[in-house]
Amino acid sequence: MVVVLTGAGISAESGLATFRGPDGLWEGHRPEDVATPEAFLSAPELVQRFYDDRRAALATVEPNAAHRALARLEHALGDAFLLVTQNIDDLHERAGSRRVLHMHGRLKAARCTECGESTHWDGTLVDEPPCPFCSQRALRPDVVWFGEIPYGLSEIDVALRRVRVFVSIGTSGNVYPAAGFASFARAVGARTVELNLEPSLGIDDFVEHQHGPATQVVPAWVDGFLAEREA
Ligand code: BV8
Repeated sequence: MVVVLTGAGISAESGLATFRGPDGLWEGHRPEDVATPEAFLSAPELVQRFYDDRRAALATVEPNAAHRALARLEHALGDAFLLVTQNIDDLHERAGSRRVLHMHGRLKAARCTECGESTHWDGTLVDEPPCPFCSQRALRPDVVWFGEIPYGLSEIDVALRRVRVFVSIGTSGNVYPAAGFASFARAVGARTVELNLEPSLGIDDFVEHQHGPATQVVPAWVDGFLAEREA
C-alpha cells in the first residue's frame, strides 16, 4: 500500500496561497479568524466571503505537474494506492486523480447546518441560498475547521496499518492529526518520504527527503518509483 498525504504546498505553483505565507497570514487573515466554528458564529459574512473568494479563484488556476504525477501513480497502482489531501481545492481531481480523500473537506461542497446534507457547490454562499434538500437558508462551506473532526479518519487508519510507502508532499506538519501520520507509518515499518520545498516540522519522521518545488521533485520521485517497480 502506498499512501500519499498532500498539503497546500502542492498547489502553490498553481497559484493558490499556502496556509501560512511569508507574512504568517492566510489570504490576509489569521486562521483562527476564518477557519473555526466560533469565527463562523461571530462573523458569518466574513467567513462565507473568505471561502466564496477561494472557491471562485479555483476557476482561474490549473493543476500542475505534481498533481499530474500523482494521477499517474494512482493509475499504475490501482487500489494499492490512497491519496489523502489536507487541501480543499479540486486540483487533484482535475489532474485525473480518482480516489482522493479530502480529510479537511472541499471548497466545492456545501453542508446544511439544518438537515446535515452535503451537496456539490461552485457558487457563493454569502447570499444564504436555500439548501437543495430542506430549503433552509443554512448552508456552510463543507470544510473541516480547527476543532472539528476531519473526514475519513477510519479509512485513513485502515490504510496506514497496511502502508509500505508513505509520501508527504507540500505540508509543513503544523496541523494534526495529519501531521502525525508519518510517525505512525514509520512505527509500522513503512518507508517514509518527504517531498517539500523545505524541511517540515516532522522531518525526523522521514527516512528519505527531496527538497525543492513540487513540480520538480514530485514527478522525479514518481518516475523513479515506477521505474524501480518495473525493474
Ligand atoms: C481535530 C480546512 C479533534 C479549512 C484546515 C489547540 C487547540 C485546538 C486545536 C488544537 C490545538 N492543538 C492542536 C490542535 C488540533 C488542531 C491543530 O492541529 N492545530 C494546529 C494549528 C496546532 N487540529 C484540528 O483542530 C483538526 N481537528 O484535531 O479534531 C480530533 C481529531 C482526531 C480525532 C478526534 C478528534 C482539524 C484541522 C483542520 C483545519 N482545517 N483546512 C480551509 O482550508 O480553509 S487546516 C489548513 O492547514 C489547510 O487544510 C492546510 O492544508 C492545512 C495544513 O497546512 P499545510 O497544508 O501544511 O500548508 P502550510 O502552508 O502550513 O505548509 C505548506 C508547505 O508547503 C510548507 O512546508 C512549504 O514549505 C511547502 N511549499 C510551499 N511551496 C511549495 C512547497 N512545497 C513544494 N513546492 C512548493 N512550490
